[in-house]
Order: sequence, then structure tokens, then C-alpha cells
Amino acid sequence: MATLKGPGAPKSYDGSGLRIGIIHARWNTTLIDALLDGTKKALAQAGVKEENIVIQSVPGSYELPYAVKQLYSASQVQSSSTGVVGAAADLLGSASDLTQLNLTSKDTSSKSTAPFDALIAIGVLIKGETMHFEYISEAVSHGLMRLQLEGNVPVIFGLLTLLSEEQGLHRAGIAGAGKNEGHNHGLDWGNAAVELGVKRKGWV
Ligand code: DLZ
Repeated sequence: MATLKGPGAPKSYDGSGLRIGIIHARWNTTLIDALLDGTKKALAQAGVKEENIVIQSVPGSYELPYAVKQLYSASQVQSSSTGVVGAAADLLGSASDLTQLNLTSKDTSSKSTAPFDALIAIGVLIKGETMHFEYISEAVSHGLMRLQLEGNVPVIFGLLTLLSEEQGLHRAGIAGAGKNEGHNHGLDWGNAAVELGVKRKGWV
């Protein structure tokens, strides 16, 4: 039976001009690896270039908000320092001057140094016998929401909060004997990042 759940049929957005940052936790690695693969697959299908995807890992989900913040800030700094090289090029004018200074005014590759258009935070929390799960899931959810509102950049919520490992296998699309049952939520996260990254460039 068709399910009512989910984001609906994916509309296709052109992600070829986007730069995307992914931070993933390493706890529950089997699930994380499958979710990361799903995320990267969706980004590739939307045309996001591999060289414009930066992936960083942290030990656990609790570290996600801090790491997302640092990665985004680093991309902003990188972007403004690349801008300085561009300004130097304008001032100096000639390509040979730039070569002597070991500066390049134009990067001919398609690798972007722009700030990220969207970030994706991926983690898997599995409920145990203590309150640990509740504290971390709440702190991380609030932290990520704050970051996207205060940082004015989409932060996709790729945090699975699971009651069992079995649930996780289904949500990573690797349940069952053939390890292909369920739905890989990483696909939705990749699609969400592209949609928000594109819309962010112009809402009206
Ligand atoms: C400590 C811990 C536990 C018990 N469970 C998880 C989990 O299910 N998923 C996860 O991503 N991280 C877990 N962690 C680690 C914390 O997120 C964090 O890395 C440590 O408390 C250090 O700050």
C-alpha cells in the first residue's frame, strides 16, 4: 500500500551551482555510512559536483551543532580571502605580477570557494536505558535550528532518533536479508539541501 508519509514526489532542482557541507557523526557507523551514501547519491543526481561537497566527521551527534557552525564559518572566511586575491588581481592588473606573487586571480576548475549554500548534519541516536538520548536529541535539534536561523543558511536535519537498531536499518534502507528494505532517509536530506540551496538564491 502506498504510504502517506514523506516529502512527496521529488521535484528536480539543478544543484550544479551549489556548494554543500556535510557533517556526520561516527556513532552507529553502519547506519551512518548508508545514510551518507544516500545523501551523496541524491546530491549527485541533482548535479552537485563532487568537488563542491565537503564532508567532515565528528565523534557523536552531540558535536554536530558546533561542527556545523565551524564548517560554515570556515567557508565564509575562505570565500572572503579568495575575494582578497581577486582584489589584488584588479590592483596589480597583469597576470605575470600575480604569478610572481604566487596568486591566481581566476581558478579555472569548477571547484567553488563560496560559502556553503546548505549544510547537512547527519547523526544516529539510539535510545538506551538512561535519559542520555532525550538530552542529546533535544540539545542537537535546538542547536541546529538556531544555527540555520541565526546563520541564515539552511541546515538540513539528518538526525535519526531511534527506539531500536531495527528502526535504524529501515530508515537507512538496509533492513532485511537482502539489506535493501526500508527507505534511505539520506536521499531526502540530499534533496532537501538542494531545494533549499537553490531557493535560498531567490525566493520570489
Ligand atoms: C555517548 C553517546 C551515546 C551513549 N550514544 C550515542 C548515540 O547513540 N549516537 C551518537 O551520535 N552519539 C552517542 N554518544 C556520543 C555523544 O553524542 C558525544 O559524542 C559524547 O557525549 C561526547 O560529547
